[in-house]
This record gives sequence, structure tokens and C-alpha cells, in this order.
Amino acid sequence: MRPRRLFLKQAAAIGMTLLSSSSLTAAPPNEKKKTVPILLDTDIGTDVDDAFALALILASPELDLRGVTTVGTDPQTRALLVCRFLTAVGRSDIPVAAGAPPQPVEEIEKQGRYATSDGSRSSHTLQPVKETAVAFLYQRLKEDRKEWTLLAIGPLTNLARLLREHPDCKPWIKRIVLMAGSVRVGSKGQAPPEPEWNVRCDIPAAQAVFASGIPLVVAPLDATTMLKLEETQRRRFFQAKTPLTEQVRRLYELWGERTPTLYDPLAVALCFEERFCTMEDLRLEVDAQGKTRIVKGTSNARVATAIRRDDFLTWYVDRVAKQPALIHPQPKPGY
Ligand SMILES: [Ca+2]
Repeated sequence: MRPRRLFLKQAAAIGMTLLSSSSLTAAPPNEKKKTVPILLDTDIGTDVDDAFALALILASPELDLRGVTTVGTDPQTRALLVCRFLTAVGRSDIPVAAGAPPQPVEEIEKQGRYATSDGSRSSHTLQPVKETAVAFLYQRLKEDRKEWTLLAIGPLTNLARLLREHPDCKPWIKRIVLMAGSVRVGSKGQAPPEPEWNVRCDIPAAQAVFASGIPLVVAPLDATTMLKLEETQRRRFFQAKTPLTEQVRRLYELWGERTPTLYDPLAVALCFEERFCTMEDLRLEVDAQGKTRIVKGTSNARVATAIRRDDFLTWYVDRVAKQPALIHPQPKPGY
């Protein structure tokens, strides 16, 4: 009885104020649409688009986020960062697990301060679970063998390790949705394609995931590199001053640059919404240089190869900024 369980969990986690205004609970439980159960693997803390992606997940009633794992240098700090974010927006019911070493090298110092600033270690702040990311993911998949969506918005180190160490989990994974690759265009929005960051950080891991046989949904540079959140949209987003946009704002300010590119939020959207994109079924493989090449054979990936940029960005800002403003943190002890 997933809907009923979801209803109860949310009632416990976010309180009746949100329940009275959330679209998630607008209909009786037995009339709610089926949600997509997802597990998120993120390198939040390096680029800032992961924070925008996490906000979109939490603002999307189509998605049921059941856990977050972290990848990249100092995954423990990244996990604390996620814990603090979730606590601040009243979602400390979501468990968080840090990746185990070795991890690909990625900058964390600037946004890492969000995780360790005053108050983050209070007894009310969610803490990461003791299990490593891989152990946590495997346990989640095993204990609830539903059709999971794994959402990967960082290097694929943890996911490749999961598939290598626990190949029995593959049947429980319906698909992997990922921001990765560069199919026909590179970061400047034109040919030639190039080794994209998430692939380049751990090429063997990307090769393993693309060759895993698990269906992939891919948001490559072809549909993401142009998703720049310019000043007008940025102002509309931050002026909302909701708990979600305020946490993103804090990370954005620590990040210290002007214009974020919303690469990762497109992967989030593709978990339930393809209408902004041109989708192609392709067979992709990762070569030794980290390029995602189209090869002959049965398709292994549903790939966003173009996007209506302005429509997507407007939809993104509307959705996250209009999330109900009153979310009271209700930390759940025990994690
Ligand atoms: Ca990322």
C-alpha cells in the first residue's frame, strides 16, 4: 500500500500545514497518482546545479525520493550538506549515505562550508547513515524490490561499484536516469562532442554503467549545456524566498559564480517529464577517452538530444518557486 505509507510518512515528516496546501495531498490517498520511487546519487557541493536538482525533486509530487548518496571528494561533507538541506526544508525523513573512498577528485571547499557552518551539527539536524553509499543502495533495493529509478547526477563511481559488487540487484532497477555524456555537441553547444565531466571523472565507471544492460535515460550536454539560468529567471527564483529557494540561494552564494547551468535538473525532469526534449533511442558506449559514442546495435539509452530551453527554464522556476512556502522542519531522530 505505497500511497497510504507515503501519506503517513509525509504527515510525520512535514506536518499538517504543508499537508493542507500540498498538491501531493489534494486528492484522497486512493486517488493519488503513482509516484516514481527514486534513489539519488549526487556530487552536490562542486557545481551548484545539484542543489537546483535537489530542489526540483523535492518540489515534484511525481517523485518519491527514498534516499540520497554522495560521490566525489569528501563524500562525508557532501552527505552532511544534503542532511542540512533536507532538515532545513522539513524532509529529514530521507536517509543520506556517503560514498566510500576512493572517490574522483572534485572541488568541495566553497559549498562545503554550508555543511559545517554553525548549527549544522545540532541534535536536530539529520545525520548520514553509517552504511556506505553502495551498502545503503543495495540494502534499499533489496528490502523493497520495486521498480526503482536510480538518478545519477555525478560521476558514476558509486553506481558502477554497486553493479560490480552486487550484480543481483540489476533486476530491481527499472532504469538509470543520468546527466552524462556529450553525443553530438560539446559544452559550447556545437560539434564536436567532448568527454563530459561526469564521464571524464571516472571513465571505467561510466563504461560499466553504459554497458550494464540496464535501460538508461540520458541528459547529455546536447540538451543541457544551454540551460543557463540568467538574471531575470534567477531573480524570479530567489525572490520566492521559500525554504527550498533559500537553501539553494545559500549554496549559490557560496558557489560564488554568476550564472548556473541547470544540467542536473534536466535529469530530474526526465524521471517523469519528456515534453521539453527531443528524445532519441540510441546505443551509446563510452570510449577510453571518455567520449559517449553512438554505435550500431540495439538501443541502450533514451537520450535527450535537443531541448526547448526557455520553456524548460520557465517550467523549472515556476515549479520550484511556487512550492508551498511554509515547510516546518520536523526532524525525525534515529538516523
Ligand atoms: Ca552534479
